[in-house]
Amino acid sequence: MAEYDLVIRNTTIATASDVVKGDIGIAGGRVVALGERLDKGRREIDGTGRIAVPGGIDAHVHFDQDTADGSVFCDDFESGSRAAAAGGTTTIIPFAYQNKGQPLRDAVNKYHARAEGKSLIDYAFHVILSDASEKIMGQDFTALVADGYTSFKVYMTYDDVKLTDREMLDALAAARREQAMLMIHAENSDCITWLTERLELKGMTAAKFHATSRPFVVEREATHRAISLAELLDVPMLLVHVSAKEAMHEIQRAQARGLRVYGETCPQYLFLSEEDFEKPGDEGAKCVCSPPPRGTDNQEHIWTGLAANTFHVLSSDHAAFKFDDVRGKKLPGARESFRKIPNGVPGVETRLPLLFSEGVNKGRISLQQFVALSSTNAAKIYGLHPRKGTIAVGSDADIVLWDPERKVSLTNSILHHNCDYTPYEGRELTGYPVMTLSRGEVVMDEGRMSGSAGRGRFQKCDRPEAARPRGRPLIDPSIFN
Ligand code: DUC
Ligand code: ZN
Ligand code: ZN
Repeated sequence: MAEYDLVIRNTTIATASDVVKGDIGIAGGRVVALGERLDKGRREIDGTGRIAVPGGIDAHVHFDQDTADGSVFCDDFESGSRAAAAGGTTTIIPFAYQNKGQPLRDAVNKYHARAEGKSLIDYAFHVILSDASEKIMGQDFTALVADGYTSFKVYMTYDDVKLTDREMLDALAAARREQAMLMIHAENSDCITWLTERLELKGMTAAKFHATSRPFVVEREATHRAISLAELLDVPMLLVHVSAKEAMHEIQRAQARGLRVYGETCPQYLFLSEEDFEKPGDEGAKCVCSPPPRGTDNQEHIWTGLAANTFHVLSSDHAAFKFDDVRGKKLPGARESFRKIPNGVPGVETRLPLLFSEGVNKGRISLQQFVALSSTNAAKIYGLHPRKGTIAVGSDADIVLWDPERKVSLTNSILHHNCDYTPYEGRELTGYPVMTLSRGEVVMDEGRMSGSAGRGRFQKCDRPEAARPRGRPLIDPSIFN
C-alpha cells in the first residue's frame, strides 16, 4: 500500500528561502515528505523541467462585493476563484464589506454566504472597517479576531467607508489590543474632492483626469499620516496598493526607523502607466483604478522596491468591472465624468504570470523573492503560515508547477475571469503555471480546470506575529488601553 496519494517527482522546489531538487510526497491533502527517490505514490506526476512553488496567496481581491454607486463587480467567488487557480493562486483573501453602522459579524456572515458553495480554492476574509465606533471595536472586533478574522481594511478616502484620523486612532488602539493587522488605503480624501470639483468645473472630465485628481502627493501625504498615527500608538500596519515612489519612500523611512510598516503593491503599478489613459475612445476607462498608475519612470522605482524587500506582498487588487456594461465602466454618468467610472482593474489570473515573466525571468527579482512576494509573506502577515505559503512537511499541499520557459500571449480569451477585457492584452510572457494543486487535488492542468465549485474551505487566520507591537509607543499606553 503506497504511503503517498501523490508524488511530484524530480522537480525544482522553490520556497522563500531555498531552491532545491527533489520529490514531494503528498497524503491527506498535506505535504508529508520532501526527499529524493521517495516511494511510489498512488499517483505520480513528473516534475522534470518544472518549478514547484507554494500556491499563490492573493491577499487583495474584491469578489461579489457591495458597492455604493450601483456598479457591479463582475466576478463572484466562483469565477474569481477559478481565474485565481488558473493563474497559479491557491488561496484568496477577499473582503467582507461593513456598511456604516452594520455589526461586523453581519458583514462577515453575508460574505460567507456569498462564498459558500462557490469557491474552488481556499479563502479567508479581511473585513472592511467603515465604522470604528467604540461599540463595534469593543465587542464585535474582539470576537471576530478570536474567530479567525484578523485583518481589517481602513480607507482614508471614499465617503461610504472613510475613517477620520480620530476614528483611525480608535481602530489602531483596537488593533494593538487584539494583535490584528490593519490594511490602509492611503489617499487624502479632501484633496481628491477639491481637485475633482475643479477639474469638472473646467470641463476636464475624460478618464485621464482621474489620475490628475489623485496625484502622488495625495498618496504620499496620507501614507505619511497613517504611519504617524501608527507610530504614535506603536501598531504595525500594511499600506495596500502602493502606487508611487513617493509613498514607497515614506514606507522606507518608517522601516529605517524600525517601525513595523509593511507594503503591498500591485501589477498595475508595474505594467500600466498614465499613458494607458490616452487610449482611443473610452478605452482609458479600462485602467481607472485607485490609486492610479503613474508615469512610466515610476514603474522601475516600484520594481526596485520589490527587489529591495520594501514591499512584502504583491497582490492583484482584482476589482473587475466589465468595460462594455452600464453596471461597469460605462455606468450612467461615467462618460460625462471620470468621477463616475468604477475604480478597479481585473488581475487575479495575470498577477503571477506577469511577476514571473517580467520579474524572475528578466532578473529583477530572485525566484525566492517571487515566492515570498506571491505567497509566503502574505501567509505570515495575515496569520496563515505555515499551513499556507510554503512547501514544508505538514503544510497544505497547495502547490503550483511552473514551466519557466512557456511562451504565452496574454489575451482575454485565455483567461477564466468574467470580465470582458484585460488591461494586459497582447503582452508576451515567458513562464506560466501549468498545474495547480489545492490541498493535493489538481484543480488546473495545462489550462483545463477541474474540481468542484465549493470545494474551497474557509481558513481561519491566527493573530499574526507580524502584527505584534514593538512595545515602544510614543505615549504611555495606559492612556489609550
Ligand atoms: N481600492 C481598492 O482597494 N480596490 C479597488 C479600488 C480602491 O480604491
Ligand atoms: Zn483600496
Ligand atoms: Zn482593493
